[in-house]
Amino acid sequence: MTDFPSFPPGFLFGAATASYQIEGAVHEDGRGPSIWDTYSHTPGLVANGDTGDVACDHYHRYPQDVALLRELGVDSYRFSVAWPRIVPDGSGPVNVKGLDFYSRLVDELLAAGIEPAATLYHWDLPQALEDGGGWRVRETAERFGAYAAVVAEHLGDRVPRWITLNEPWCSAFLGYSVGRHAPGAREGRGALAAAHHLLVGHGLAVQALRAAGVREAGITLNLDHHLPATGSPADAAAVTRADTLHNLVWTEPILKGRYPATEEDTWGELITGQDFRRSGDLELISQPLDFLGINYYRPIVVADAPYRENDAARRVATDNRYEEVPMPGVRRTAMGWAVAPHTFTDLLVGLRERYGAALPPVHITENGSAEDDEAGSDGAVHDRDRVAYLRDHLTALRAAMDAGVDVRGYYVWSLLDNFEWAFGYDKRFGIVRVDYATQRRTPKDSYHWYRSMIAAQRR
Ligand code: GBH
Repeated sequence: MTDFPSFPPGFLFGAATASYQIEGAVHEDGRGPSIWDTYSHTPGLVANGDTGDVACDHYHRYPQDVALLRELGVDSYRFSVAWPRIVPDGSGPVNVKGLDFYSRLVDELLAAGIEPAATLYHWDLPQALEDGGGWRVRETAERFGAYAAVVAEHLGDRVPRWITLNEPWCSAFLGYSVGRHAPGAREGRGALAAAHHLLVGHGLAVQALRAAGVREAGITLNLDHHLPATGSPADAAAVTRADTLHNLVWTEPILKGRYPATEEDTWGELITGQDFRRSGDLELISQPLDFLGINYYRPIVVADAPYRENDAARRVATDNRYEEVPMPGVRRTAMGWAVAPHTFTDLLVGLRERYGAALPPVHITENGSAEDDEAGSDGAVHDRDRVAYLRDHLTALRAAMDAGVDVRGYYVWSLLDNFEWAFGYDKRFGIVRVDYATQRRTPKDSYHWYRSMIAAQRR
């Protein structure tokens, strides 16, 4: 094939996963319960009653999964550390057996010539901390800093790249406002407090990583690209509110050391007079980063709309006078997400224009698609839609780089089909198929395509 996009020498290719989505072994070696164990075991919250109890059994099968990565030819593998394996009750003693698992995984990766990239928090909060208030309270941020110090001390010399939080938007707003992620709360002020404490936790974790002398520290955000439904001023204002809720709430404090100027228009009285912000927080939150991780999947078209809840006292934090409308004329993935690769270019170029030199080098820490792929009669999985999605998004990424955005790496989501949160095992993002009944792994056509694409860079 000759139509592979071509990337500069040194550009990093990788694959990503997350602990609760693949590991299983939830009761093993002293792991404590997380909010996702509680959420997935609450009837009616996850599709088909699926849980992460077994998932891809990666906890036991990691050597085989590392072999798949080696065969794929990736430079780097992004995984996450399960906080409840390291500090099972959130604040008590450190569980050495939990650290040992990640130590074995890291050694296996290094032996295969693959650079580990570790995420400290991909949503599995120890349940004990949620019982004490979760991210609504500052103490959780302090516990996160202490946990980060332990992990960095043990693995910091072998893991060069560290991500403090994965998509804090999901933790704060899906977890405490929409209620579609653990812990399943629907709140106003609580979700805004959670967002702030996640930022504080990020700052404390960066300090811990610096103290341990790691090579690179950053954070991963799921930045969204919002388009107005029409050219009306009302829809333009709706885009600003959506941009504030999803993006500016993180990028302004982290990259500029300030809160979004548009926060009052976005949250009204919910944000005024809050008492969770302290002096010194913005300095902590805006410490320099070595990279910004961005997860990108799809564009979102928004239109102006009334509040869903008229009573301001009962309003949740994601009720911001706009609604999402379908993007016309494009293919949709199995998630129902619009496929419009040029919006990936636009997002990155827009970010560079907004932040200029304040934007650190970028790593795309997730990009991929869920498709209804079936195993063919030949045993192979011919996931042509996923191949097209990956090819077109890598091409769009290359275009952003040509336009001056400093992007250093790309991680496909995901190495394996896995537990897709509230969607359970229904939605498959893997470039390797997992047959959950047997735990058999079958590389899909997209795996072979990605492998050839990586190999083509090195010729
Ligand atoms: C990423 O989230 C995650 O980091 C990763 O763990 C996940 O598997 C991957 O993308 C694919 O989704 O309909 O209310 O339940 C991307 C952002 C947030 C998108 C949750 C799907 C579902 C919201 N995701 N969202 S809801």
